[in-house]
Amino acid sequence: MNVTRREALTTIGASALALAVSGRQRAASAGPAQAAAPAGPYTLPPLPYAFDALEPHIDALTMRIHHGRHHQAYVANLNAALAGAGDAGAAPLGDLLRNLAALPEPIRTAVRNNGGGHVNHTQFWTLMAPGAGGPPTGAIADAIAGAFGGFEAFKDQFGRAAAGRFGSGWVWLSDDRGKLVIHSTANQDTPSMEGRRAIFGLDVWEHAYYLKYQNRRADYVEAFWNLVDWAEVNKRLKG
Ligand code: MN3
Repeated sequence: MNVTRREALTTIGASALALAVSGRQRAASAGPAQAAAPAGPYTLPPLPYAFDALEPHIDALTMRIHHGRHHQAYVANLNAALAGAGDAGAAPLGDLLRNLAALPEPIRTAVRNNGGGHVNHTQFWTLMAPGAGGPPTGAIADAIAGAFGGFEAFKDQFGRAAAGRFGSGWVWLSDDRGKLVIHSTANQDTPSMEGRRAIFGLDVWEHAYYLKYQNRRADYVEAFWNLVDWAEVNKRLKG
């Protein structure tokens, strides 16, 4: 059965409304006896553009839910996991993710999933910009040509990595000890967990594209190339 975009939007709209209402009710009834979720140390960074700024390539409702609910949940769950960790959780998040084994076992998976989710989404929002996209410019153009034989070959390999990620995860361009590589990670794992430095990554979880593209992940990946801010990528390339 085909689910039309309108049906999907109606369904999501109804559940979003239900969540908003239940959120207000919770807030109204929250008394001093109820423990509030920790407000930090991590916070949701605001999007650097409007929810509809990436239309038509990524639709406004997807951006609103992806940023305001999915990313927000990673931040809240990360703070909750670290709340009882004391000094073990006080290091910079990048250090925690590179050395998960040093964390207490009961919070290790929560920090891996939610800390990874926070880092990955933060780089994703600022990687894209309205009116960006097109072929790479500057140093990254030369680096891509040298490592992959040109932008078309690069996009082809990146697209195959996206298609090959079964289930949820990310596709990355990373620096692997001085060599540029395309690879993918499962769930919210980060390149740093594999000893690589992320240059940029594309979210290929279904929540990133399902409302507009349904099962057509390849179309979403193709649309992504209309949004990549190569000036930002060049900053990251420099490290
Ligand atoms: Mn996501």
